[in-house]
Amino acid sequence: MLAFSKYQGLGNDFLLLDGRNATTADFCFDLTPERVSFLCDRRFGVGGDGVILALPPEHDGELRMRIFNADGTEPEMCGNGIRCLARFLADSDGDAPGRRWVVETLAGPIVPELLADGSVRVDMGAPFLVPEQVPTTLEIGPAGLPQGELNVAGERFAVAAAGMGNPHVVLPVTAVQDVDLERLGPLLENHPAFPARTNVHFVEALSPSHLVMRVWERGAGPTLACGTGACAALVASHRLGLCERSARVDLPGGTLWIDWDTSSDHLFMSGPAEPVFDGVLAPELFGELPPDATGAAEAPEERSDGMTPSDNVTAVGAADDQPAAPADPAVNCAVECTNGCQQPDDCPNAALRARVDALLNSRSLDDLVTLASNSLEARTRQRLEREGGVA
Ligand code: ZDR
Repeated sequence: MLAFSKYQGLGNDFLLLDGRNATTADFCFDLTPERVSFLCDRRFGVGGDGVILALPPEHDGELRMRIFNADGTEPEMCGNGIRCLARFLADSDGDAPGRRWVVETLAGPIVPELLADGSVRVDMGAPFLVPEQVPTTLEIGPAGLPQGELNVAGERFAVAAAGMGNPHVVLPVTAVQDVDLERLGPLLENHPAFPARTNVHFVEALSPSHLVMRVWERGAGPTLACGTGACAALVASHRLGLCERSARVDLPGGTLWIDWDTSSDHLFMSGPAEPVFDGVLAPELFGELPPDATGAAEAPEERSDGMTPSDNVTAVGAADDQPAAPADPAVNCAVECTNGCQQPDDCPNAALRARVDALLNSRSLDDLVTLASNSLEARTRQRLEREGGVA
């Protein structure tokens, strides 16, 4: 079964999957581009702008983030996504404000920090302003970043480019609401000046400390917000003399606060990230059900472990809210065996699995739904307590 949590930051929404206990470096929940697109589909799937995996670190970080766009492609970074990841980790682990995580991404280490109001401030690192690093064929212009005029369907647009690990093109405009985003977005996303395609941002400076922008995301289309894009918009607008190094950036989904620190050259982004719901995907949607997954249909009296169903209800602990933790299992079945037991003849967690099977045998579907909502309630309570709300 694939358990996920859905979070959103300013309406940029993601499915979060916790694979931090995985033991293989390439573990990815068997996701394929097709499965990601299916999950992100708002009618046939769950719905989201992307899927984010929390994975074990490969270097000096605490964990590694992988993100997939709704079209199944894998970008280097995602600003709204990493705020959602931080909230997800804090909600899952009961972390208090002030908690920071060094998260490994394809754009290098990124450091989100949980703030007292539940929002997240992220050290997004320094922008990439060298054309090859964006990547773009535009050349460095008078403002000290890749600049130029692009021909798009017969019209010419003055643009600037910046990288935040992922590519961004910024188009300063005088009236952002008048832009035909649906027409220009895909043309710019796929413009030959951006060999890895690009995220597209139309930006209007309302004042030197206030930008308003609209976003066409690479691989996702028009979205309500873009964290890396807001950073790129501030960098380009500042270099073009349109704003200060710190500004409020209004996006269709709400406001981000961006600060380009002079001494470190790093961008700091602050904004909200909110839980929406936890869910479990119907198993048949991720391929064939493995034989183990049908174990619940086994008659209790045929079991060989000598445990009765009522023993197991108490042993698993769900009935009295005191889950019995497995004794340091060599294999984390919940993560590695989602598509079937990896060692059916010699499962190190056989006893635990037998107890879970027996629990499933002994409880009605209604009971199991109640157990699941109790666990969701415990997670929510932890979050509310941290935020000083209802205990
Ligand atoms: C724009 C984005 N959602 C963010 O908040 O930074 C990032 C998602 C990745 C983007 N679609 C890309 O670079 O392909």
